[in-house]
Amino acid sequence: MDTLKDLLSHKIGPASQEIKDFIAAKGDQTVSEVKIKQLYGGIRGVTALITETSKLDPAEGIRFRGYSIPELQEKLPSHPDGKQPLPEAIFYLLLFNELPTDEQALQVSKDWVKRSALPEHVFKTIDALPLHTHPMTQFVTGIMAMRTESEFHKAYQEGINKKDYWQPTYEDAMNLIARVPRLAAYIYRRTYHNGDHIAPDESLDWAGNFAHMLGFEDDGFKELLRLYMTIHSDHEGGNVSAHTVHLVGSALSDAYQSFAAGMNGLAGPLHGLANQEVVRWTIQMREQLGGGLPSKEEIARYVKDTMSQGKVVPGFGHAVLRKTDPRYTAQREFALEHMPQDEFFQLISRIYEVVPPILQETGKIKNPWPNVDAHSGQLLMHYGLKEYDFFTVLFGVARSLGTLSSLVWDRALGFPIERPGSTTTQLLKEQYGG
Ligand code: HAX
Repeated sequence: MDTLKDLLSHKIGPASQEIKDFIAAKGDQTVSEVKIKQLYGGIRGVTALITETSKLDPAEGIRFRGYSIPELQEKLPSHPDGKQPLPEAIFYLLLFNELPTDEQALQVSKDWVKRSALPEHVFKTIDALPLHTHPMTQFVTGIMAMRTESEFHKAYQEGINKKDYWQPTYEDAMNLIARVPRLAAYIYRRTYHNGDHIAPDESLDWAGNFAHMLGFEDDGFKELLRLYMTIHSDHEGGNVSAHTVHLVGSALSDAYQSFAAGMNGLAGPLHGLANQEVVRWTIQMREQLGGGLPSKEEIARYVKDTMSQGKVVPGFGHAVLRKTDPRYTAQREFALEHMPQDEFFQLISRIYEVVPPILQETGKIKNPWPNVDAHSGQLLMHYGLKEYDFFTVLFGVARSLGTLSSLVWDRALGFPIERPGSTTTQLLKEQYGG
C-alpha cells in the first residue's frame, strides 16, 4: 500500500470506533426539529447530514477541518514562488484531518502526476459533442466517459467485502482529482482555441499545470488558481453539489457517477453557474449603460430593474451565510493586492456597495451580502480568461477536492444509503389540521 493510502487506513479504525462510541452514548439526543414551513422551504436550517471535511457557520463562514480561510493562508504550504495555499495541501487537510508539511503536499502532487493520464476514448467522446455544447455538459460527459476506469466498479463486480469499499473509492477519488484538470483544459482549448491543445508539464504543481494546459503561463494567474481551487474546494455537506455527490454515492454508485451527478447540480444558476451569470449580468449592465464605469445611481436602477423582471441578482444571497462570504473577501483581497486599478474590479467593488442595501430594503431576502461567485469571474477576466461560460468548470475542478474526500470517508465509515422520509400536504393537514 502506498504511504498516503496507508496513512488513511490507520485513521479509519479509530475514527470509526469514535463514532460508534458516540452513537452508543448520545444516539438518542435530538439535533434538529423540522417545522412544516421548513419542509416546504428546502429543509433550510435543519441539520440532517454528517460531513466531516468542513463546516459553514452563518455568521463566520466556512471552516475547513476547523480552519478559516485566513488561517489556511497562513498555515498551509504554498508554492515556492507564491504565498497562496497549494490545493494539494487543502486536499491533504480535508482527507487526513492534519495540516501537511511541504513534503507531504509535494507527495500528493507527485501522486496525482502519476495518475493523471486520461484514456484516449475520453477525448474522442468530448470531440463527438458539438462545439456549442455548454462546457459543464462537456465536463460531465467527460467524467462519465472516464468511468470505464472505475476501480470500485471492478472490485464490486469481483465481490469486494464491504469493509474494504473505501480502498477502491480512494483510488477512484485520487484518479479523478488527478485527471479533471486535463479534462477541463481539453474542453477549454477545444471550445475556445480551435482545439490547439497544450500537453501537461509534469514538473508543475496541480494548479500550475492546470493553468499551463489552459494556456496561461503568468505566475499571477497560477497563484490565483491555487487560491481559487482552495477556497472553492468544499462548503460543508448540504449545498447541492456536495449533497448530491454524497446522496448518489450512498447507493454505492462509484465516484465517477457520484461526482458527475454533483456537477450537474453545480451547473444550476442558483449554485455554481452563478459565477458565469455574474459576469454575463455585469457585462450586459455595462453595455446597456453605455460602457465604462457606471455611477452608483445607474447601477442601483439596473439592479432594481433586474428584480422587477422577476430575476435574481446573481452573486448575492446565500441559503446559510448571513454576512459577506469570506471566500468573496479572500478574492477581494487578492484583487486589491494584484490589480487595484482594474476597471472591472472597480465595477465589482461598486456593485458590492450598491446591491446589499437594495436587497435589504425588500425585507424578504435573508442575506443581502455577496457570495463567492460575485468576485471569481473578475479575477479570471483580469488574466485574460474571459470565456465566462467556462467558469463553472473551474469551480467543478475545485469541488472534486472536497466532495471526493468526503466520499472516501462515507465509504470508510460505512454510511448507509440515504433515504429520508417524505409526506404529502393532505397527510400533514390530516395530522395537524388547517
Ligand atoms: N436577488 C433577488 N432575489 C433574491 C436574491 C437575489 N440575489 N436572493 C434571494 N432572493 C429572493 C429569493 O428568490 C426569495 O424570493 P421569493 O420569496 O419570491 O421566492 C427570497 O429572496 C428569499 O430568499 P432567501 O431565503 O433569502 O434565499 P434562499 O435561501 O431561498 O436562496 C440563493 C439562496 C443563493 C439561491 C439566493 O440568494 C439566490 O438566488 N441568489 C442569486 C444566485 C446566486 O448567487 N447563487 C449562488 C449562491 C452561492 C453558491 O451556491 N455558489 O455556488
